[in-house]
Amino acid sequence: MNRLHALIFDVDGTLAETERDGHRPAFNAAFAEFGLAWHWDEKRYGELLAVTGGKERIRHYAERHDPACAARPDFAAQIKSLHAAKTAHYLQRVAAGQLPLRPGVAELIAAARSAGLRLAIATTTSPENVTALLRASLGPDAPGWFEVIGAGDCVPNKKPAPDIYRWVLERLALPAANCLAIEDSKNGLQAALTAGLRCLVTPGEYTADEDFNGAWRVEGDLAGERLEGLG
Ligand code: XBP
Ligand code: MG
Repeated sequence: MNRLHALIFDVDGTLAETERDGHRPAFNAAFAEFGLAWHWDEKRYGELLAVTGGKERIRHYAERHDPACAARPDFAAQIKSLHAAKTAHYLQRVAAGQLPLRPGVAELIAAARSAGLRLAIATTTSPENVTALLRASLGPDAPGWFEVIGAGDCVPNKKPAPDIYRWVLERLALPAANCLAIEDSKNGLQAALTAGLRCLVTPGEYTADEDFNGAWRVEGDLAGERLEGLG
């Protein structure tokens, strides 16, 4: 097996369960702020997670459930403002410490740092959400521990497209064979596999029933994960 040089972490669902009680209420708060009669309950949000990216998710929903709104000439601009408001609500929740890391995440990151492994992030969420979560959960210096943070709109196509992983690999200047991706979802797994990466999947509350065919390993969480076991 090729030597492991870097771990590339997904964020939402992998580092922390951010979706149900983080992103979802933040979307709903933004909808209310903009006077929209939209509300994403837990079940509907689970379905909407098939569409990665907050702006893409808003567009997908509006086109199906509020076509008059989606047809407005300023709809693209409205999505942008709505999403900026959503991000502000999400950041408040993160700063309030409402989104703890999943079991084993902090320990694995600490072990990887001590062993001299390189760390990176590959996520569809917005960059400010990533740094806020890392700071709130691991301390003010934590964003600096990650050599490359690939997030949000830095690539044109979000997961399950492989673009974000390719972007990160290029900046790490490492072949995929020397890296391990850590994901929670089928969309994330697909992105990692298409980029040629091995992928450890830790399914979460919204992804437990997904098909992880092709995963290198599937584990309930990262608690007890040892670097030696990662190759
Ligand atoms: C995560 C997402 C994100 C968040 C919302 O997918 O789909 O879009 O739900 O974040 P993954 P933004 O874990 O596969 O990267 O609103 O900032 O886009
Ligand atoms: Mg995820």
